[in-house]
Amino acid sequence: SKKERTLAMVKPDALSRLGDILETIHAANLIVIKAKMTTLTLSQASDFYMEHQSKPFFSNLVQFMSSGPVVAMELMGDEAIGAWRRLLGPTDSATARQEAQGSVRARFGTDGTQNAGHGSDSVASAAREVEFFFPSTAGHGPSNTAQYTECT
Ligand code: YYY
Ligand code: MG
Repeated sequence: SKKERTLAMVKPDALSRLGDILETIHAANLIVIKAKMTTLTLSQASDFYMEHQSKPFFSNLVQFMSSGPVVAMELMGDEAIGAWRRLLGPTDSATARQEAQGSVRARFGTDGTQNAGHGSDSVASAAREVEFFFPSTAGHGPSNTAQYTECT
């Protein structure tokens, strides 16, 4: 099967369950390549979710997403994009509790907005979302060996 990378995020409502979520990731044979804890501004949350800007829930969503720290992770593994979304479960936490017992959203989500985690939904969105949290701009970031040279 195909090795993929994806962007996983622990949302503000589930930050206290980060350890449980890491155990789930580990048990599924997904590897954490990069991780970052940050608190998104309203503007950053709006950029991240810009595909949903015309939706009625957009304002609530971006307010929630900027309400406290999140942990963003780049995961790698066999079919990581679909694997992580299956581990998350359905978008609505109540649906997840009915239809996907044991999923991250069933265990740690609250409702249809406060749903514990995010996962990229395609190769293209994974690329965009990994770049959003872990920019690869030349001259910056650990992917550039020049930075290690500068630090010696
Ligand atoms: O990819 P996924 O997170 O499962 O759902 P999306 O349809 O992409 O929606 C993104 C995000 O928006 C969702 O995780 C919660 C929020 N949301 C909402 O607040 N109310 C809805 N009716 C649908 C989605
Ligand atoms: Mg989505």
